[in-house]
Amino acid sequence: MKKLINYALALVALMFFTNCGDNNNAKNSGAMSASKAEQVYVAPGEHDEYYAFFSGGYSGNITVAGLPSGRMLKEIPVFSQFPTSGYGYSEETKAMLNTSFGFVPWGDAHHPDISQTNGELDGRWIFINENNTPRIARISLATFETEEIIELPNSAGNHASSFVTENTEYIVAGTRFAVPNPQRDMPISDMKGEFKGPLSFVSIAEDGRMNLEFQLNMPGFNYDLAHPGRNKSHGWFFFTSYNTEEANTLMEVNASQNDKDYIAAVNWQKIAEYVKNGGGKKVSGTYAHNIYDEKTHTATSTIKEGVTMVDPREVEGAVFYIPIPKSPHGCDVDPSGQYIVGSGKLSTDLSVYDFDKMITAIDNKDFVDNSYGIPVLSYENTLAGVVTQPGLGPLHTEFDGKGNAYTTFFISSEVVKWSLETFEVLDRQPTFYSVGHLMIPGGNSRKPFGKYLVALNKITKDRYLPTGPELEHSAQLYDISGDKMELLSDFPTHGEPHYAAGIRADIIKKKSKKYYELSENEHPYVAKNESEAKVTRNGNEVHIRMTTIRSHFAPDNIEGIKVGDKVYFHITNLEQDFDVPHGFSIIGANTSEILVMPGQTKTIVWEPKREGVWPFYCTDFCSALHQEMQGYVRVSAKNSDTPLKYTLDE
Ligand code: K7E
Ligand code: CUA
Repeated sequence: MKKLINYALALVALMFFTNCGDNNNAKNSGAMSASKAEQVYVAPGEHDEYYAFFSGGYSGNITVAGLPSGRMLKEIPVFSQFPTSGYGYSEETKAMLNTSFGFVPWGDAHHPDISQTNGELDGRWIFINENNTPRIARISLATFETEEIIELPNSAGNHASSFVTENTEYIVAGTRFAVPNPQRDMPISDMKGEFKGPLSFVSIAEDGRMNLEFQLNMPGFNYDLAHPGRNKSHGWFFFTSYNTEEANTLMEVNASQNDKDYIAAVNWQKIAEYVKNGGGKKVSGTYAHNIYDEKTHTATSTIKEGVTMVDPREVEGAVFYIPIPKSPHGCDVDPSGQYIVGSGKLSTDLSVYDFDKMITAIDNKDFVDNSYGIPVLSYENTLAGVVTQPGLGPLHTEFDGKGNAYTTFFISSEVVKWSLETFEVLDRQPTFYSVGHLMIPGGNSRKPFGKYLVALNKITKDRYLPTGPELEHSAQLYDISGDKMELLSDFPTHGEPHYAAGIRADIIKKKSKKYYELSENEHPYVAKNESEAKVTRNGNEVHIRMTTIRSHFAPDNIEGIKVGDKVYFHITNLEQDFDVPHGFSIIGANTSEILVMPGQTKTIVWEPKREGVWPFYCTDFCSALHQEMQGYVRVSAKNSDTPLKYTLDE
């Protein structure tokens, strides 16, 4: 009998191994894979059920995909120049990438988050943080254009961002790297106690306008991730921190010494009130605030000076530390606002904290310690429970709104579903491979949609055809509507999608802008019809107001331009129809093309260096006569007297 059991076990093990090595075939064959294919199949002409906004990581942008198909719909330029549309190259949009360090053409984007009303996704805007040059961007979900970018002074590595409170009152930004505050020349090894970890709180006005309200001058730990309280814990923000050791070198060893690091619990409402009543100190801090105006189709950048800095010890009952095992990464709050899940990267268990217990502990002044004057609550007395040994290397947790949580495990490459009631593991599914974040549409709100889960994997390896040494990261879609998660499909993403935000398509779809009203165009160089098209010279500066309509430019013949001129092509697209952009490019321009949407005006600068007759053309195949959409500029010698002349069909 025993032998038989052993034999059976060996057989099971063998089957397990063969399945693992052959994950593309054995399990997914036949009727089962056909039904999975149906679940992700969106028939030609049909629309996806969800939008998914993937952070581009080191691409600096956002990519938009549909779910369940995984089809990529668009790339939205945010922190990086984007020659496809001219973002960051056109005269109108260069200012979007201005910072206190000057023009920065690139960014590292991590966490998109969609605006909320009453804790539910409202589809007005999506926000995303930039890690390297600390910034937050706001993107309109009507136009899918970046409308505003605010820089965060006194900060370094804005990672714990850009998460919004449940009525989009505030957005936060952290400091992933403790730094001197204010910045100054000092020995690195003197870091301990000298560096700081300022947390920034940016308010959002009704029209979306961002304002840096205050910064909280926290001790110099590394603040990694954050989530706002919601429902009953609305008014609080929770930040994980690591490197409470305050090590400045060989961090992988030296920042992993302490048994526990901290979650910082911040009552932002209390601090906002304190600041409103004159609390905090004005300190220095230079930052850029860039705003894109949809009427003028132009961005402006304002350099601002000064910020209100709040010492957390000065606001009683507003800031606490909760101990959390081993270098935590994610910090997530469940839809009810009751539970705060901390993921200690090096811990084998998952600590879940109870908001009510936290409040009781605060009320009872049940403190076990203090860190730089900030009270430290007791681990045991704030703990709701522990998910024991769910996997290796927990990173992030999302929720389905049906009482379940889903946590990713980087080292053991899996998503684990567990119960918020019993803290018991209910299901686990492998990911391919090494999953970072996961995303359930609305999983970050009071009302998750709870149908799909997307795993955002860091390592791709053999999942797709090889494309040289660099592979796009892989996302995986799971159906989570049943008791067990079911892997439906793989699809590639772009850049490094650390995180994503998903929303039911119909919330956005109906509000999506089709074109810009020409009558509302207030660009200073607009030409609203062909008779307004003209060329004017002011010294060596030439401004060309040019229009486009299928299938010509007006004017399309220009003479009297000279070597050494600075020529501004202000192109207005006269079309008033959905999906008819025209592009513009000219030989010798040291910039990208511009892609001009219907009703919009965009500008590129051309500095002709050689005499001749130089063609320009439309870059977007706009009609059957797109190839005819072209023109010429005659360039004469610097001191020539060729008269300025511009025509269309003489
Ligand atoms: Cu990649 Cu949220 Cu920046 Cu985790 S972060 S994985
Ligand atoms: Cu306009 Cu092609």
